[in-house]
Amino acid sequence: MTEIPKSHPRYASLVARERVADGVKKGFTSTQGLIAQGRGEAFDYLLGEKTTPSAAKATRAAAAMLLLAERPALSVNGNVAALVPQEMVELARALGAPLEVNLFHRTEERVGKIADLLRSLGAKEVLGEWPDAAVPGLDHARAKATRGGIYDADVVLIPLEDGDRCEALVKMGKKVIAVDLNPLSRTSRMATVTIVDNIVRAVPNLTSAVRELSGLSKGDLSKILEDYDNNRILHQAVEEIQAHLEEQFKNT
Ligand code: PTJ
Repeated sequence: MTEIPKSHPRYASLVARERVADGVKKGFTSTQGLIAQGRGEAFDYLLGEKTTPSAAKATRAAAAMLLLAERPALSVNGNVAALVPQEMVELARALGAPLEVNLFHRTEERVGKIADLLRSLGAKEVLGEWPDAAVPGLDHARAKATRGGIYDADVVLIPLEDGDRCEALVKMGKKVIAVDLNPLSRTSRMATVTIVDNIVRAVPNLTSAVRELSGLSKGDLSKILEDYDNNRILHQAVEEIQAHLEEQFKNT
């Protein structure tokens, strides 16, 4: 990987770019993943490359939803494997939930490499190599699902997802938590809870929130969700982008 000096003003963004490029070289990430990362970077730039108040609120709601779940499952694709593999293993451990590899540009070789990577980082349960069910209404590889994992889950975390599967999972009656830097994407609009934040910040924040809220009663966790409105959160994210841009102009 290219050496990035810590003093560089765009250090975090450049490191993430290197990780995705490295993921492609190692065979975890699709070449299309590079384009997805570029799109994410652009939105992150507009957000000010920080966790906004709306993202923090959505993260807390997501943690409550995952803690209330009877069968949570966490989806992992090529970009997630490149950017936050250890962090996903830690989140899975905090929840006692399985990780399931699910790829849009599916090859069995890439699924196997990602599953091996997660296991090498300490993951207890990694699914996705032998799918035995299909999400109804999808005619691409993303339909592949595993019983005991995403197929049977009541709450699914889907970082960097396409809108079709998000919608299909919601149609199955599942609660879906998305992580997507684009507040306007179909995934963001279809999900039950959308964390508009970079996955490199969102996943560690989510694990901290899960640990912090894990002592709460079911009633208190439900209260966190009672007044949660995803549409309002997405509006707030757009307002935060606008405010950040106004701020930038003021400073020039
Ligand atoms: O590994 P595969 O084959 O499953 O493919 C994964 C990608 C991500 C290539 C595939 O799902 C894809 O093409 O996704 P899209 O449709 O480009 O959507 C990705 C969404 O994630 C976009 O809305 C991006 O803005 C957003 N995004 C990109 N990078 C990040 C991000 N959101 C959070 N954190 C990021 N680092």
